[in-house]
Amino acid sequence: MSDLITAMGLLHKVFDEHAKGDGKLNKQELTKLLTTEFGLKAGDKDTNETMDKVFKGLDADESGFVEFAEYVTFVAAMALLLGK
Ligand SMILES: [Ca+2]
Repeated sequence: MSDLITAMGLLHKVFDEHAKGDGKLNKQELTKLLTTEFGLKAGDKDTNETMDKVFKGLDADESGFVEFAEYVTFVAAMALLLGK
């Protein structure tokens, strides 16, 4: 399997683990994903405010959930930021 196919599979795997079967992330699940995968610290006031902003920013269709397409957009943006 190519590296890219493997990466796409992992992208799905991480999302599905945090979405817990319903195919979308609520704010709590997104917070868990970001703290687990990006090492952000949960619980302090700054993090909570940041999470509110991140969640609103990602929930492009304002469904109240971050669906896979919205999550992929975020991961792509992070990949660009982290670069090389
Ligand atoms: Ca959404």
